[in-house]
Amino acid sequence: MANNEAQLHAVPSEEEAAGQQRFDKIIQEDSRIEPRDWMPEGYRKTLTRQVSQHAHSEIIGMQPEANWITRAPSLKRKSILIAKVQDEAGHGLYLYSAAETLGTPRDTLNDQLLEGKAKYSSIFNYPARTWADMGAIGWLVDGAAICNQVPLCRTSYGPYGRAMVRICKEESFHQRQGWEILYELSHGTEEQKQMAQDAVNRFYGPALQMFGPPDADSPNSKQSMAWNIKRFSNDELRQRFVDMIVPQVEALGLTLPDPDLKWNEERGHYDFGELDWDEFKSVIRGNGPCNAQRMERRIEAHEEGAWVREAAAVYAAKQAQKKAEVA
Ligand code: FAQ
Repeated sequence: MANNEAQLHAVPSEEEAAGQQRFDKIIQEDSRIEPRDWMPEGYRKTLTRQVSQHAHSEIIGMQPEANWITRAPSLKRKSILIAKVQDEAGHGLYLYSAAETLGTPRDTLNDQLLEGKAKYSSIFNYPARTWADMGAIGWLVDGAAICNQVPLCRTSYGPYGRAMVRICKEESFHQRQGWEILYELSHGTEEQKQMAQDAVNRFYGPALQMFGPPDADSPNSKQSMAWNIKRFSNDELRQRFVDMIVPQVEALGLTLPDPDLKWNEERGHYDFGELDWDEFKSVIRGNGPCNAQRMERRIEAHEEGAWVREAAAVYAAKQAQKKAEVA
């Protein structure tokens, strides 16, 4: 692969200039870059970073909810939750496939995660303490994911954009199942309503942080927007999400834990309070409540799956041998 990568990247300079020109034209026309097209190294690198981090988030993101599969309150809830967690695994697979088209093999991407060199979304380092957390994750976390990811369906890199279309459709279902859990709890007993409120209180701030640091502290945004990878800035999407969830929380009969939240007539948006960015940085550095547990579980699952990878490799070798014999 190293050779292939070197071949892929070693473009003669005349070709490189023509490639750059073609790339610029495609971006300017708001069209799509495909895997075989020439692309600047920085574009390849930042996309590999973003798409692989996104894939890792989907895979690690299975853990908080998987924790509740055996404790779901009914058979119906259990099957819905199993389906949702399986969907997240599927999203991880589409995204690793999209990332691979940029030239880095999946094993390498996976090693980066297991060795703690790659990031995944901060939100998945928080514990899922009660059944109501399944509702808050669906409504707030998947809701934030949709808000962030719908514009990514129009991202400039073809394989990423196409993967996002299907992912967003499934995320919409996820958000509705979270909403429904919260709605039932908030219209149940006083204790159930309290449980729903407590879950919303704990997930609100971390869900808003999923959009990334404020624009002024976001080193990648400017270039990613110039390349049409990102269509909106972190703060724009965060604002869009807040504007969306305020009427929804009212319909749930719950509240958002922010005393500064109020409609701003002049701006035509809700104002909201400053988020705890020190906590965000600390979680990203590995010091969130569940970082160690999440990585431990991922490494364990990877090791437990070794026999599957070995069997698949032996099967592939046998198939290749058969094909060669026939040829
Ligand atoms: N957590 O310069 P920016 C899901 C990092 S949804 C951790 O603003 P960028 C669905 C960032 O990587 C969750 N790290 O970066 C689901 C960068 O670090 P680097 C996943 C964060 O890329 C639901 C540094 O901070 N969604 O999984 C976070 O322009 C339920 C500076 O930041 C996506 O990945 C964070 N929250 O913008 C699954 C969406 N925010 O690499 C299961 C696609 C920032 O320079 C259950 N990604 N960082 O060392 C994106 O849209 C972008 O990458 C952003 C960050 C918006 C996340």
